[in-house]
Amino acid sequence: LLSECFNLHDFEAIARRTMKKGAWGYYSSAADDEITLRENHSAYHRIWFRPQILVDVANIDLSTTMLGTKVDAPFYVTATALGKLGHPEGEVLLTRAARSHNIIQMIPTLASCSFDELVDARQGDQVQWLQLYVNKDRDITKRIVQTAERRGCKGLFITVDAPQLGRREKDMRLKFTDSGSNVQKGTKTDNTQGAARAISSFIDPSLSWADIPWFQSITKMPIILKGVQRVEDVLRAVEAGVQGVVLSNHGGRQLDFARSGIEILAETMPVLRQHGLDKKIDVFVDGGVRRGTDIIKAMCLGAKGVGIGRPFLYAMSTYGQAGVERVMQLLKDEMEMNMRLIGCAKIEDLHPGLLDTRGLFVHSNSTPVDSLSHITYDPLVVPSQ
Ligand code: HOC
Repeated sequence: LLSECFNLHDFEAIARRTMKKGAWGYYSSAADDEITLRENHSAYHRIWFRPQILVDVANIDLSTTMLGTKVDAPFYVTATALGKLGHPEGEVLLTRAARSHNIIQMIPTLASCSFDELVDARQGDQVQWLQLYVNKDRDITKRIVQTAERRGCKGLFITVDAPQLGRREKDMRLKFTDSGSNVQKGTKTDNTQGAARAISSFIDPSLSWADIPWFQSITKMPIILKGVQRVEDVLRAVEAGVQGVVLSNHGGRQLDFARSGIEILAETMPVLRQHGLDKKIDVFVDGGVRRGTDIIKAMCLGAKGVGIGRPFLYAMSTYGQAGVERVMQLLKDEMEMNMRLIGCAKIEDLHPGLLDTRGLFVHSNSTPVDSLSHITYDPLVVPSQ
């Protein structure tokens, strides 16, 4: 039963047992030995809290502002491709769930639903961003960006960590065939090498810093580089005049042995502060977030928001929109309780002093005990779909 899913790991365990194997293979796979996939999550285990006491925590306020939008919690639905692999209705369910929790959805270039469907599903003053894979044909890219702006998207997140597809062996082995996706028209697909390869051949590997002014000339949306992995590039992004970066390694799906977003965040924010640049650029982070405490840690370190991908896909694939909403609620509940326990009533009051990060930069190859490839919850509850 949905009400018996007590945390995000439960959804993953059920998804693994019940999803079609090609879909599970595509969503869950990561590059090479999946070391970065696991590190994304375990890095959070190397950060501890230093709670402060005797603070009035009767009322906890999780609301915050991301790129000018007031949201009810500091996490957003990040872009993930091929939603219809998991559920016949696809990403539109994420749009509706995001609405009900007043959080932002990032629309993926490679969504199964069409861009129009996802924008049309928006309600009231709901806010969406666009995630962009840059097409070799820049006219197509320009059209996508300008359509997004015209249709009300409030941020352009350009993916910069994928000049070539990472090698996801689970996905390749399961030889998924790409039916029902909304891949860019006119693109030839190769369905024999897994889902990711089938849909990615249009992406331009020549994308470089020199292209940023062109993007700035074709849109007024804030531009955010998604997939930044070192502080030097954050500084370069400030210089280039973009509004933000997402510290991300693409959920471990691209370069194996890329460091976790949370570690890069801990490296980045002190340097930005030291140079007085922390107000000049908004820093987001994603990858491996499974607990409210993970989100709190990222916000303490100075993130403006935290992206979550796979957990929403697993919840959508097993329980549809209700599952996604439950995941969002669980995260909010975990955040509220743990904010109280560390002695902080508001997101803006979170600060690095609430954390002990001494162990963060000390890497070990231990596997997280709670989840990912090592879940042993028994007996498993079979979802009623
Ligand atoms: C080189 C292109 O984000 C995934 C999706 C699609 C990847 C395209 C990468 O599977 O991670």
